[in-house]
Amino acid sequence: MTTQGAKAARGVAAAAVAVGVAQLVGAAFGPQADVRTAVGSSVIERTPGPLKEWAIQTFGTADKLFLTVAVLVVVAALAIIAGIVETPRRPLGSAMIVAAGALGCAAVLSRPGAGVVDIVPTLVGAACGVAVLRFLTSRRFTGDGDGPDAQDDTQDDTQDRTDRGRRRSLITLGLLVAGAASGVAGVVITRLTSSVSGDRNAFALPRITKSAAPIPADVQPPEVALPSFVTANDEFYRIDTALTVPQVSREAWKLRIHGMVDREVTVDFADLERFEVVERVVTLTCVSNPVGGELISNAVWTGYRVADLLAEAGVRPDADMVLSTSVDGWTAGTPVEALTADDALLAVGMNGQPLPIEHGYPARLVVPGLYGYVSATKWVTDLELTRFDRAEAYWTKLGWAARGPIKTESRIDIPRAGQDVTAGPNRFGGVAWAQKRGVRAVEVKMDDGEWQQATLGAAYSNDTWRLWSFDWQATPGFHTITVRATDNSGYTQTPDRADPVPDGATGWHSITFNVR
Ligand SMILES: Nc1nc2c(c(=O)[nH]1)N[C@H]1C(S)=C(S)[C@@H](COP(=O)(O)O)O[C@H]1N2
Ligand SMILES: [Mo]
Repeated sequence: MTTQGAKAARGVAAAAVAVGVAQLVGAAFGPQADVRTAVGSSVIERTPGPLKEWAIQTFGTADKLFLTVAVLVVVAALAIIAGIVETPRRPLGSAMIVAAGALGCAAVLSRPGAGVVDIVPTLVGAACGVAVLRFLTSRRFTGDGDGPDAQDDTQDDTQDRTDRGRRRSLITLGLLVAGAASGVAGVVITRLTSSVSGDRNAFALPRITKSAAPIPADVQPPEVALPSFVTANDEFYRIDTALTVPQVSREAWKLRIHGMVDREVTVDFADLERFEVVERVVTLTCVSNPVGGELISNAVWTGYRVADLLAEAGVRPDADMVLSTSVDGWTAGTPVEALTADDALLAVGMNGQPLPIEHGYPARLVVPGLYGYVSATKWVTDLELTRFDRAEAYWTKLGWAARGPIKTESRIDIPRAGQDVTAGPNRFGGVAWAQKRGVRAVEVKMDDGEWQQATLGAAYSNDTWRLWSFDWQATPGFHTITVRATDNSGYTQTPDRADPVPDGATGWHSITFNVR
């Protein structure tokens, strides 16, 4: 007799071999053949907008880890079922592996840049998975049978049977471990062979023709632990749908400009040399940033004016949208006038370094004043001039607004929620932003008191956030601090709470803390 547990283990071993072999064979084909990424991306694409929004808000930058864990749990559950339902006569579990393999192939084929050969690793993996499950379920292996020998037990037979049982468990476990190990090896080899970090390290940023104004020291309020005015590259928030970071070398990169243009243009990385190199300080913000959230950062960007590139193609007057596409198929729809303005960049540098790979190496868009989902395409390879009434970008299809100007907002960084504050003088602070308009004032309210003016760090430009501080004599007990910003158009942040969907959160940030 085989226990349910042993049957389940067969299924899990078969699944481990199927996935592991697919990963290992996939290493010879490249990232576009990676069935794990393809399935994950298809899951992301088919996840309803509100659920994605929930995942981003709940897990933030760990949303991809959450997806990986969720997919693993589903695969394991299906594998257990496959192991239990498989019998020598009725290969139902094998049929499940075949079906999963077919779905995997479909997922791979749906990825941009994948061809028919790229399903080979998935096919080989599924075939190995079926072979393992058939073998582990076979009478020859299990010894389960209706022959007279099985029943006919003498003393040694009992001993024999435990030995055989142990050997079977070891073989099942061995296959499981081998499957997992080949999977890990496949992932590591694929990463090493496709990584463009060498290409990035060898890239010396082009000489800047037009530098950004220097950043004065007094943008940073003294004696309060606020975020740095310029966010370090490794602290810059990251949001994208890419499960494995696209690896695009400078050699392979191309940007095609087409659609409603006078002449289609394709530039490669070397062609960029003929354009002026400009530097700009721009604060990026994610539309998914909840009130008080961390999905906002500021950097010094080096790159080329998108306007200069568009001018070579000649934008037709009836085009009102640029649909930009990344190498992994993600899209953003940006108003033409935002990209023909002087300040929109095709950025290649971030804080004096080549773009980090996860921030779009070798080139991305940076457009002041617009949320990232409608403007900041990383690994950008295609600009199509079109119209808002003809084309819809990735997040807009999922229920987000077609246009996404950044809203005036402010955040308290100090004190943190739940932080213990000591009685006496304290300096609090945070950030405020209203890209394109600029922050004119920040006000703070302690408990139910009057609004009071916060002290502002120097304004760098309307396209960058502004840091603020506020001095307060703390008295023991629980207190609440609330903040609101006013921009240079005269607009003061509304207290009305709005969700990030469809076009960005609103409301005042407030923090409750305890003074001892
Ligand atoms: N290729 C690609 N580019 C993308 C995205 C994406 O999912 N894929 N996400 C956008 C969103 S929603 C935001 S907020 C910004 C974030 O840029 P960052 O990760 O460099 O901070 O990138 C934008 N560019
Ligand atoms: Mo975003």
